[in-house]
Amino acid sequence: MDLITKIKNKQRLTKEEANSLYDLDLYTLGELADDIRQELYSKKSYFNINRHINPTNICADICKFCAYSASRKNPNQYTMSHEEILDIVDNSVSIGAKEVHIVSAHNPNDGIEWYMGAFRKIRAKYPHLHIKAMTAAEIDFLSREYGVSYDEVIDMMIESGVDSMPGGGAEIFDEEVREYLCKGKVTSQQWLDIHQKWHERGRESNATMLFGHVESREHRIDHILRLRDLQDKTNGFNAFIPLVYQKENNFLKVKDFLSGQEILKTYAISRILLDNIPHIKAYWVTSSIGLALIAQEFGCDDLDGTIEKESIQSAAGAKSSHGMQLDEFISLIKNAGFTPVERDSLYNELRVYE
Ligand code: V47
Repeated sequence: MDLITKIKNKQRLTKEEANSLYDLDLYTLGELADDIRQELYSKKSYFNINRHINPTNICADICKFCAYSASRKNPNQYTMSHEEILDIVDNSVSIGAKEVHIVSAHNPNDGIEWYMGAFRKIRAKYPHLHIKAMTAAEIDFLSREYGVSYDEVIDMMIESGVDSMPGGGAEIFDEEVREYLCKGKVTSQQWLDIHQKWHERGRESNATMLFGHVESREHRIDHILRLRDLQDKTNGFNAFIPLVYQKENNFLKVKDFLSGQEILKTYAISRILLDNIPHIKAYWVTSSIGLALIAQEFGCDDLDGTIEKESIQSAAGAKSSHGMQLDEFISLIKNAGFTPVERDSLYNELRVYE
């Protein structure tokens, strides 16, 4: 049976078949991915009203692609106090945020309590606010730095009020590329093990993939299939988020930004291969909003959210430092021919903008 028939019949592709997907032209891939997306969600496109908070940029690890952490390219170190974090949360809740997405660098100066205490204070003040926090890379860092197990860190997160885990720190799973990009950080298997442990506690998380730097197409396919394998076991991933590499102000020498075609192909292939992860997110911060809107026709059903402020990718050149206005976001999605649906962090529908 040929590849296209197999996809249309909803049969799983082998790794070898998956590796030949990039040989299909963009429109064929788009049509196949769009059929899957339309069957699941019709013309609905999900977003949430959220606020990204990055409480410190002091980092014990060195990732070549990172422009956010303090380094000789970015000498402005900062660490927020709990009061500063709470002030941001107060302000975001007052303008409608339903989720805070809290991701920090790996700061060796302030102890586990600095991380957990912030979550506890937010939880005490806002019992219903969704706290999405702590990448598997942060959990691994705390475990290494303070000699506590992954299970212990995860249990502390749950006791402190964390609801779900973001998908950061996955980068690219291929061990050789990973060693070159971010030697010493959480390994691929550890990243997967941490998410497995989180899922085994009945909790949900996301998964990312950083692409468009030094990896090959085969590395992307390998990454996606490792996620598919874990999801078969745990069913805890909500969304897969391919993050387009931003090339400014970091230590990785990549001259060219990926073409729009290659980005759209990667979104479409993700939708086709990940038959067990419900949502594919076109994170507008890294793809640009223009391409994210087109990605809705290439398998993506989620555009993340209004974000309000973003520090990680904007440090590397993305045009996202001030987030997006809600009314603008809604009209952009509508003008592209889709129905904006405000969701909560676990994809329950809150409001449909017909
Ligand atoms: O893991 C760092 C990436 C990630 C660059 O779970 C870069 O809903 C592009 O994980 N170019 C953190 N990307 C952000 C993240 C995320 C974002 C949105 C939603 C969710 C979610 C998770 O940012 C890191 C890293 O892969 N990153 N540097 C860069 N130069």
